[in-house]
Formats: sequence, C-alpha cells, structure tokens
Amino acid sequence: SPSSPKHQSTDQEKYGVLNVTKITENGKKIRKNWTSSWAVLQGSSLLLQGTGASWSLCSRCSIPVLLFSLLSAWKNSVRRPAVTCVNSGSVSSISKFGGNQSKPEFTVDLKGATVEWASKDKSSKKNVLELKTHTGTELLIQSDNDGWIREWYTALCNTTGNPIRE
Ligand code: I3S
Repeated sequence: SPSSPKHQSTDQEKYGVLNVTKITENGKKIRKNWTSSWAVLQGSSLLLQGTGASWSLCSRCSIPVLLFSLLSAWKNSVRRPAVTCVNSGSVSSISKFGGNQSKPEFTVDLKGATVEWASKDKSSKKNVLELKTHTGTELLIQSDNDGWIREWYTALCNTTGNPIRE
C-alpha cells in the first residue's frame, strides 16, 4: 500500500545528477560556485559529490568547460544509473557512488531543514530549489529538467516534512 514503510523509504531514496551551489555557510554568505554534483538522498542525509564539471569556470573558457561537462555527464550516465532506483533497498552506498573511487564531498543533514522554490533574486536559472539547514547552511539545487527537479523537490519535502507547493 502507498503508506507502507517500504513505499516511504523508496520515495525518499534517490540519486542522480543535480547542479548545486552553496550560498551561505554557517550563516555567512559565500560566493556561488555552481557544480554538477552526484546527489544521493538517503534517510535524512543528502550526500553531494562533484562530478568534475564546474560551471563556475565558464566565463573564462566556455567551450572547453562545456565539453568537459558533457563528457563527464555522459560518463556518469554510462557508469551510473541516472534514474531513481525503485529497488533501492538492494543497492549499496558504494555502487551509488560509482565504486570505491570516490567519497562523498559533503553531507547535508536534512533534519530540521527547509526546502522551497527559490525566489527569482536568488538565481537567474530556472528550476532552482533553496535548501536551508538547521546549522545555517543554504544551498541552491537546480536542474534544467523540469520533471527531474520536481521529483527531487517532492523527495526533499517528504524527507524534511516541508509542504509541497506548486
Ligand atoms: O547571484 P549572483 O552572484 O549574481 O550569481 C552569479 C555569479 O555567481 C556568477 O559568478 P561570478 O560572479 O563569479 O562571475 C555565476 O557565474 C552565475 O552563475 C551566478 O548566477 P546564477 O543566476 O546563475 O545563479
């Protein structure tokens, strides 16, 4: 049934590529650094690891950075499933992170966090979520893919207990 514990835990386990930047750390505003990240939502934690593609260098050398990003995204899609795992109970954290080659770059504690659609003044990008942790760290999370960002929004709202808004 939809309310069974298994259904809930599947809903709240999710992984794939998102664009992420911190904007505030421990209450202090920091410079944006949009990074294509491999994100894993597991229990009440969001684990984020850069895929090696950073949009922050685009202003200097847009073509090489763009090619590198596409290559990186392609490699990730080949090596790692880019969709939510409906059977996530059987997938270990190690395989979600693509073997033992890499460790999570940072973990966001979602307990007491708030999630909402970011206001226009936070970013010029579309589909931007604002995640604020209880420790005063603020992250922007973005994807150009409308369906994909909505899935993440729903999953993050379910995890944090925030209301789902249009
Ligand atoms: O909110 P901001 O500061 O206008 O964000 C933009 C800048 O961080 C910019 O970097 P530089 O100021 O280092 O050139 C980024 O390249 C942009 O992506 C940031 O804005 P968006 O609207 O994309 O979040």
